[in-house]
Amino acid sequence: MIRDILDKAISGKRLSKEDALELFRSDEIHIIGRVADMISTKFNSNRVYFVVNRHINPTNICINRCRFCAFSRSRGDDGAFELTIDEIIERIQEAEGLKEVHIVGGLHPEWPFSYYLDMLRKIKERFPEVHIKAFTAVEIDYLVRLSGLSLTETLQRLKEQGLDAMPGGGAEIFNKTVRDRLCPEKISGERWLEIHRAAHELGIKTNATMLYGHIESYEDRVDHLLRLREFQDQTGGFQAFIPLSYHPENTDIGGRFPSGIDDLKTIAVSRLVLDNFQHIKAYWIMLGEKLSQIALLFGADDIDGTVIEEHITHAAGGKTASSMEKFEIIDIIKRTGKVPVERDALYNIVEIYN
Ligand code: V47
Ligand code: SF4
Repeated sequence: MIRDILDKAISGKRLSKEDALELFRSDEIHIIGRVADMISTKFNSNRVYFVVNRHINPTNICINRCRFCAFSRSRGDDGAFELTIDEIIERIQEAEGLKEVHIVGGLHPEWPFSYYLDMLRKIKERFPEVHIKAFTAVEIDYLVRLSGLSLTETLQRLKEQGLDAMPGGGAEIFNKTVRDRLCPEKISGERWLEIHRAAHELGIKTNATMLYGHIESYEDRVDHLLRLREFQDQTGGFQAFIPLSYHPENTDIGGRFPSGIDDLKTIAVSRLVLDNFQHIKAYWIMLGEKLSQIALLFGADDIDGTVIEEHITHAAGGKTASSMEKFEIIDIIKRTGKVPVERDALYNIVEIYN
Protein backbone atom coordinates (compact mmCIF):
# COMPACT_ATOMS: atom_id res chain seq x y z
CA MET A 1 0.00 0.00 0.00
CA ILE A 2 1.26 3.45 -0.99
CA ARG A 3 0.08 4.91 2.32
CA ASP A 4 2.17 2.43 4.33
CA ILE A 5 5.24 3.36 2.31
CA LEU A 6 4.60 7.05 2.82
CA ASP A 7 4.06 6.51 6.57
CA LYS A 8 7.40 4.76 6.64
CA ALA A 9 9.05 7.78 4.99
CA ILE A 10 7.33 10.20 7.37
CA SER A 11 8.57 8.25 10.39
CA GLY A 12 12.12 8.52 9.06
CA LYS A 13 12.55 4.88 8.02
CA ARG A 14 14.56 4.05 4.95
CA LEU A 15 12.55 2.95 1.89
CA SER A 16 13.37 -0.41 0.32
CA LYS A 17 13.81 -1.27 -3.33
CA GLU A 18 10.25 -2.65 -3.41
CA ASP A 19 8.88 0.52 -1.78
CA ALA A 20 10.61 2.68 -4.37
CA LEU A 21 9.29 0.54 -7.22
CA GLU A 22 5.77 0.72 -5.88
CA LEU A 23 5.98 4.51 -5.71
CA PHE A 24 7.13 4.72 -9.33
CA ARG A 25 4.30 2.39 -10.41
CA SER A 26 1.67 4.37 -8.52
CA ASP A 27 -0.58 7.01 -10.09
CA GLU A 28 -1.17 8.72 -6.74
CA ILE A 29 1.24 11.53 -7.44
CA HIS A 30 -0.60 14.09 -5.31
CA ILE A 31 -0.08 12.24 -2.06
CA ILE A 32 3.44 11.12 -3.00
CA GLY A 33 4.32 14.72 -3.86
CA ARG A 34 2.72 16.04 -0.65
CA VAL A 35 4.80 13.71 1.50
CA ALA A 36 7.95 14.45 -0.53
CA ASP A 37 7.29 18.14 0.21
CA MET A 38 7.00 17.35 3.94
CA ILE A 39 10.33 15.52 3.82
CA SER A 40 11.89 18.37 1.85
CA THR A 41 10.74 20.75 4.59
CA LYS A 42 12.45 18.55 7.19
CA PHE A 43 15.72 18.89 5.28
CA ASN A 44 15.57 22.52 4.20
CA SER A 45 12.71 24.16 6.07
CA ASN A 46 10.69 26.19 3.57
CA ARG A 47 13.76 27.36 1.67
CA VAL A 48 14.38 27.02 -2.05
CA TYR A 49 17.92 27.56 -3.26
CA PHE A 50 19.14 29.19 -6.46
CA VAL A 51 22.47 30.43 -7.78
CA VAL A 52 23.50 33.28 -10.05
CA ASN A 53 25.50 31.19 -12.48
CA ARG A 54 26.63 30.90 -16.04
CA HIS A 55 27.07 27.76 -18.08
CA ILE A 56 30.07 27.46 -20.36
CA ASN A 57 30.56 24.64 -22.86
CA PRO A 58 34.19 24.98 -24.00
CA THR A 59 33.51 22.68 -26.96
CA ASN A 60 30.87 20.39 -28.38
CA ILE A 61 33.47 18.34 -30.25
CA CYS A 62 33.45 14.93 -28.63
CA ILE A 63 35.07 11.58 -29.34
CA ASN A 64 32.10 9.81 -27.71
CA ARG A 65 28.83 9.46 -29.52
CA CYS A 66 26.19 8.97 -26.83
CA ARG A 67 22.96 8.03 -28.54
CA PHE A 68 20.85 10.44 -26.50
CA CYS A 69 23.16 13.40 -27.11
CA ALA A 70 22.21 15.99 -29.73
CA PHE A 71 24.88 18.41 -28.56
CA SER A 72 28.09 16.67 -29.65
CA ARG A 73 29.79 17.00 -33.03
CA SER A 74 32.85 15.63 -34.75
CA ARG A 75 35.59 17.97 -35.83
CA GLY A 76 34.64 19.73 -39.08
CA ASP A 77 30.90 19.03 -38.70
CA ASP A 78 28.44 21.87 -39.16
CA GLY A 79 27.90 23.56 -35.82
CA ALA A 80 31.09 22.23 -34.21
CA PHE A 81 32.63 24.85 -31.92
CA GLU A 82 35.62 25.31 -29.64
CA LEU A 83 36.25 28.27 -27.37
CA THR A 84 39.59 29.79 -26.54
CA ILE A 85 40.29 30.60 -22.91
CA ASP A 86 39.98 34.31 -23.77
CA GLU A 87 36.50 33.70 -25.19
CA ILE A 88 35.55 31.87 -21.99
CA ILE A 89 36.84 34.75 -19.86
CA GLU A 90 34.89 37.23 -22.02
CA ARG A 91 31.66 35.29 -21.47
CA ILE A 92 32.17 35.20 -17.71
CA GLN A 93 33.00 38.90 -17.65
CA GLU A 94 29.67 39.78 -19.27
CA ALA A 95 27.68 38.19 -16.43
CA GLU A 96 26.83 40.29 -13.40
CA GLY A 97 26.84 39.15 -9.78
CA LEU A 98 28.09 35.70 -10.73
CA LYS A 99 28.67 33.20 -7.93
CA GLU A 100 29.22 30.04 -9.98
CA VAL A 101 30.49 29.10 -13.39
CA HIS A 102 29.36 25.65 -14.57
CA ILE A 103 31.72 24.21 -17.18
CA VAL A 104 31.03 20.98 -19.10
CA GLY A 105 31.89 19.98 -22.63
CA GLY A 106 32.78 17.27 -25.09
CA LEU A 107 35.90 15.10 -25.01
CA HIS A 108 38.00 17.08 -27.46
CA PRO A 109 40.37 14.90 -29.51
CA GLU A 110 43.31 17.33 -29.49
CA TRP A 111 43.27 19.60 -26.46
CA PRO A 112 46.06 18.82 -23.96
CA PHE A 113 45.63 18.57 -20.18
CA SER A 114 47.36 21.96 -19.88
CA TYR A 115 44.40 23.65 -21.64
CA TYR A 116 42.12 22.62 -18.79
CA LEU A 117 44.61 23.65 -16.10
CA ASP A 118 45.15 27.03 -17.79
CA MET A 119 41.41 27.53 -18.13
CA LEU A 120 40.84 27.02 -14.39
CA ARG A 121 43.83 29.12 -13.38
CA LYS A 122 42.96 32.06 -15.61
CA ILE A 123 39.31 32.07 -14.54
CA LYS A 124 40.33 31.97 -10.88
CA GLU A 125 42.87 34.76 -11.36
CA ARG A 126 40.33 37.04 -13.03
CA PHE A 127 37.29 36.11 -10.93
CA PRO A 128 38.51 34.92 -7.52
CA GLU A 129 35.03 35.36 -6.02
CA VAL A 130 33.35 33.00 -8.50
CA HIS A 131 33.18 29.27 -7.72
CA ILE A 132 34.19 26.95 -10.54
CA LYS A 133 31.99 23.83 -10.79
CA ALA A 134 33.50 21.99 -13.70
CA PHE A 135 33.96 18.72 -15.58
CA THR A 136 31.76 15.66 -15.27
CA ALA A 137 33.29 12.35 -14.21
CA VAL A 138 33.34 11.46 -17.92
CA GLU A 139 35.62 14.43 -18.63
CA ILE A 140 37.74 13.71 -15.55
CA ASP A 141 38.31 10.15 -16.79
CA TYR A 142 39.45 11.62 -20.11
CA LEU A 143 41.74 14.09 -18.35
CA VAL A 144 43.32 11.22 -16.41
CA ARG A 145 44.21 9.63 -19.74
CA LEU A 146 45.55 12.96 -21.08
CA SER A 147 47.59 13.83 -17.99
CA GLY A 148 49.27 10.45 -17.57
CA LEU A 149 48.79 10.94 -13.82
CA SER A 150 46.71 8.90 -11.39
CA LEU A 151 43.06 9.80 -10.84
CA THR A 152 43.80 11.40 -7.48
CA GLU A 153 46.78 13.33 -8.82
CA THR A 154 44.73 14.59 -11.78
CA LEU A 155 41.98 15.83 -9.48
CA GLN A 156 44.55 17.35 -7.14
CA ARG A 157 46.11 19.32 -10.00
CA LEU A 158 42.69 20.57 -11.10
CA LYS A 159 41.84 21.53 -7.53
CA GLU A 160 45.11 23.43 -7.15
CA GLN A 161 44.26 25.47 -10.26
CA GLY A 162 40.80 26.40 -8.96
CA LEU A 163 38.31 23.54 -9.29
CA ASP A 164 35.80 24.06 -6.43
CA ALA A 165 33.14 21.46 -7.18
CA MET A 166 32.03 19.00 -9.86
CA PRO A 167 28.67 18.74 -11.63
CA GLY A 168 26.68 15.50 -11.67
CA GLY A 169 26.49 14.79 -15.40
CA GLY A 170 27.45 11.57 -17.10
CA ALA A 171 25.75 9.26 -14.60
CA GLU A 172 22.87 8.60 -17.06
CA ILE A 173 21.61 5.16 -15.92
CA PHE A 174 24.09 2.87 -14.18
CA ASN A 175 22.57 -0.44 -15.32
CA LYS A 176 25.05 -1.94 -17.78
CA THR A 177 22.58 -3.28 -20.35
CA VAL A 178 20.81 0.06 -20.67
CA ARG A 179 24.06 1.99 -20.54
CA ASP A 180 25.55 -0.13 -23.35
CA ARG A 181 22.59 0.75 -25.53
CA LEU A 182 22.59 4.45 -24.57
CA CYS A 183 26.26 5.32 -24.59
CA PRO A 184 28.54 2.37 -25.40
CA GLU A 185 31.73 4.49 -25.45
CA LYS A 186 31.09 6.18 -22.14
CA ILE A 187 32.78 5.17 -18.86
CA SER A 188 30.90 2.57 -16.81
CA GLY A 189 28.67 3.41 -13.87
CA GLU A 190 31.31 1.88 -11.58
CA ARG A 191 33.99 4.20 -12.97
CA TRP A 192 31.64 7.20 -12.60
CA LEU A 193 31.28 6.35 -8.91
CA GLU A 194 35.01 5.70 -8.49
CA ILE A 195 35.77 9.20 -9.80
CA HIS A 196 33.27 10.80 -7.45
CA ARG A 197 34.77 8.81 -4.56
CA ALA A 198 38.24 10.14 -5.38
CA ALA A 199 36.83 13.69 -5.56
CA HIS A 200 35.05 13.32 -2.21
CA GLU A 201 38.24 12.00 -0.61
CA LEU A 202 39.99 15.20 -1.72
CA GLY A 203 37.17 17.30 -0.28
CA ILE A 204 35.71 18.20 -3.68
CA LYS A 205 31.91 18.27 -3.41
CA THR A 206 29.97 16.89 -6.37
CA ASN A 207 26.43 16.39 -7.61
CA ALA A 208 24.70 13.30 -8.97
CA THR A 209 22.22 12.99 -11.83
CA MET A 210 19.96 10.41 -13.47
CA LEU A 211 18.84 10.70 -17.08
CA TYR A 212 15.30 9.26 -17.21
CA GLY A 213 12.44 8.83 -19.64
CA HIS A 214 14.21 7.09 -22.56
CA ILE A 215 14.60 3.30 -22.71
CA GLU A 216 15.07 2.55 -19.03
CA SER A 217 12.56 0.78 -16.76
CA TYR A 218 11.42 1.77 -13.28
CA GLU A 219 13.68 -1.04 -12.00
CA ASP A 220 16.65 0.70 -13.63
CA ARG A 221 15.74 4.01 -12.00
CA VAL A 222 15.42 2.39 -8.58
CA ASP A 223 18.72 0.56 -9.02
CA HIS A 224 20.35 3.90 -9.92
CA LEU A 225 18.91 5.71 -6.90
CA LEU A 226 19.85 2.93 -4.48
CA ARG A 227 23.43 2.82 -5.75
CA LEU A 228 23.70 6.56 -5.19
CA ARG A 229 22.16 6.28 -1.71
CA GLU A 230 24.58 3.51 -0.70
CA PHE A 231 27.51 5.52 -2.04
CA GLN A 232 26.41 8.67 -0.22
CA ASP A 233 26.28 6.66 3.04
CA GLN A 234 29.96 5.96 2.52
CA THR A 235 31.30 9.37 1.44
CA GLY A 236 28.67 12.04 2.20
CA GLY A 237 30.20 14.09 -0.63
CA PHE A 238 27.16 14.62 -2.84
CA GLN A 239 25.47 17.98 -2.48
CA ALA A 240 22.46 17.63 -4.75
CA PHE A 241 20.66 15.07 -6.86
CA ILE A 242 19.30 16.24 -10.22
CA PRO A 243 16.90 14.06 -12.23
CA LEU A 244 17.45 14.98 -15.90
CA SER A 245 14.33 14.78 -18.03
CA TYR A 246 15.16 13.17 -21.37
CA HIS A 247 14.88 15.38 -24.49
CA PRO A 248 14.50 13.23 -27.63
CA GLU A 249 14.86 15.59 -30.60
CA ASN A 250 17.86 15.21 -32.95
CA THR A 251 19.08 12.16 -31.01
CA ASP A 252 19.82 8.64 -32.26
CA ILE A 253 17.43 6.92 -29.89
CA GLY A 254 14.58 9.37 -30.46
CA GLY A 255 11.36 8.62 -28.60
CA ARG A 256 9.19 11.04 -26.64
CA PHE A 257 9.57 13.63 -23.90
CA PRO A 258 8.64 12.26 -20.46
CA SER A 259 5.22 13.47 -19.31
CA GLY A 260 4.90 16.22 -16.73
CA ILE A 261 3.46 13.59 -14.41
CA ASP A 262 6.58 11.46 -14.79
CA ASP A 263 8.78 14.51 -14.17
CA LEU A 264 6.98 15.35 -10.92
CA LYS A 265 6.84 11.74 -9.77
CA THR A 266 10.57 11.30 -10.38
CA ILE A 267 11.37 14.39 -8.32
CA ALA A 268 9.10 13.20 -5.50
CA VAL A 269 10.32 9.59 -5.44
CA SER A 270 13.93 10.80 -5.54
CA ARG A 271 13.29 12.99 -2.50
CA LEU A 272 11.75 10.06 -0.63
CA VAL A 273 14.37 7.45 -1.56
CA LEU A 274 17.51 9.60 -1.26
CA ASP A 275 17.20 10.14 2.48
CA ASN A 276 20.87 11.10 2.75
CA PHE A 277 20.91 13.85 0.09
CA GLN A 278 20.42 17.37 1.40
CA HIS A 279 19.21 18.80 -1.91
CA ILE A 280 17.00 17.72 -4.82
CA LYS A 281 17.23 20.02 -7.82
CA ALA A 282 14.45 20.81 -10.28
CA TYR A 283 16.54 21.90 -13.27
CA TRP A 284 14.25 24.50 -14.82
CA ILE A 285 16.05 24.38 -18.18
CA MET A 286 14.82 20.81 -18.67
CA LEU A 287 11.49 20.97 -16.82
CA GLY A 288 10.35 24.40 -17.95
CA GLU A 289 9.71 27.37 -15.69
CA LYS A 290 6.18 26.43 -14.69
CA LEU A 291 6.67 22.70 -14.09
CA SER A 292 9.83 23.33 -12.08
CA GLN A 293 7.79 25.76 -9.95
CA ILE A 294 5.35 22.94 -9.19
CA ALA A 295 8.28 20.57 -8.59
CA LEU A 296 9.18 22.85 -5.67
CA LEU A 297 5.99 21.57 -4.03
CA PHE A 298 6.86 17.96 -4.93
CA GLY A 299 10.13 17.55 -3.05
CA ALA A 300 12.63 19.79 -4.84
CA ASP A 301 14.39 22.54 -2.87
CA ASP A 302 16.67 23.91 -5.59
CA ILE A 303 15.90 25.30 -9.03
CA ASP A 304 19.48 25.78 -10.35
CA GLY A 305 20.13 29.30 -11.60
CA THR A 306 20.37 32.01 -14.19
CA VAL A 307 22.36 29.74 -16.62
CA ILE A 308 22.57 32.43 -19.39
CA GLU A 309 23.64 30.10 -22.21
CA GLU A 310 22.56 26.48 -22.66
CA HIS A 311 23.30 24.09 -25.53
CA ILE A 312 22.90 20.48 -24.35
CA THR A 313 19.15 20.56 -23.70
CA HIS A 314 18.33 22.99 -26.46
CA ALA A 315 20.10 20.87 -29.09
CA ALA A 316 17.71 18.07 -28.13
CA GLY A 317 14.48 20.07 -28.35
CA GLY A 318 14.54 22.15 -25.16
CA LYS A 319 11.71 24.69 -25.28
CA THR A 320 12.68 26.98 -22.40
CA ALA A 321 14.69 30.15 -22.64
CA SER A 322 18.41 29.71 -21.95
CA SER A 323 18.53 32.40 -19.36
CA MET A 324 16.44 33.56 -16.46
CA GLU A 325 16.94 36.83 -14.59
CA LYS A 326 17.53 36.66 -10.87
CA PHE A 327 14.33 38.60 -10.12
CA GLU A 328 12.31 36.11 -12.17
CA ILE A 329 13.75 33.16 -10.25
CA ILE A 330 12.95 34.90 -6.96
CA ASP A 331 9.40 35.54 -8.17
CA ILE A 332 8.86 31.93 -9.29
CA ILE A 333 10.00 30.66 -5.89
CA LYS A 334 8.04 33.25 -3.89
CA ARG A 335 4.83 32.34 -5.69
CA THR A 336 5.11 28.78 -4.32
CA GLY A 337 4.96 30.21 -0.80
CA LYS A 338 8.59 29.23 -0.17
CA VAL A 339 11.55 31.44 0.68
CA PRO A 340 14.13 32.08 -2.06
CA VAL A 341 17.70 31.68 -0.86
CA GLU A 342 20.58 32.70 -3.08
CA ARG A 343 23.54 30.36 -2.65
CA ASP A 344 26.99 29.79 -4.09
CA ALA A 345 28.22 26.52 -5.64
CA LEU A 346 28.88 25.06 -2.17
CA TYR A 347 25.47 26.02 -0.75
CA ASN A 348 26.84 28.86 1.36
CA ILE A 349 24.04 31.39 1.74
CA VAL A 350 24.52 34.63 -0.18
CA GLU A 351 21.14 36.22 0.60
CA ILE A 352 17.71 35.24 1.90
CA TYR A 353 14.75 36.94 0.16
CA ASN A 354 12.01 36.92 2.81
O1 V47 B 1 25.74 14.51 -18.77
C1 V47 B 1 22.61 14.91 -22.59
C2 V47 B 1 22.47 15.05 -20.07
C3 V47 B 1 23.98 16.16 -18.83
C4 V47 B 1 20.51 14.89 -23.06
O2 V47 B 1 25.43 19.18 -11.46
C5 V47 B 1 20.64 15.06 -21.69
O3 V47 B 1 24.43 21.07 -11.01
C6 V47 B 1 18.36 15.19 -21.46
O4 V47 B 1 24.61 17.12 -15.90
N1 V47 B 1 18.16 14.98 -22.78
C7 V47 B 1 24.62 17.51 -18.62
N2 V47 B 1 19.59 15.20 -20.89
C8 V47 B 1 23.76 18.37 -17.73
C9 V47 B 1 24.06 18.15 -16.28
C10 V47 B 1 23.73 19.18 -15.29
C11 V47 B 1 22.87 20.20 -15.63
C12 V47 B 1 22.57 21.16 -14.68
C13 V47 B 1 23.15 21.15 -13.44
C14 V47 B 1 24.02 20.12 -13.11
C15 V47 B 1 24.68 20.12 -11.79
C16 V47 B 1 24.32 19.12 -14.03
O5 V47 B 1 22.86 16.32 -19.67
C17 V47 B 1 24.76 15.10 -19.53
C18 V47 B 1 23.67 14.13 -19.86
O6 V47 B 1 23.39 13.32 -18.77
N3 V47 B 1 21.96 15.03 -21.44
N4 V47 B 1 21.73 14.81 -23.63
C19 V47 B 1 19.20 14.85 -23.63
N5 V47 B 1 18.99 14.64 -24.92
FE1 SF4 C 1 30.09 13.52 -25.56
FE2 SF4 C 1 28.88 14.04 -23.21
FE3 SF4 C 1 27.46 14.15 -25.53
FE4 SF4 C 1 28.30 11.79 -24.57
S1 SF4 C 1 26.81 13.21 -23.54
S2 SF4 C 1 28.48 12.50 -26.71
S3 SF4 C 1 30.27 12.31 -23.64
S4 SF4 C 1 29.17 15.49 -24.95
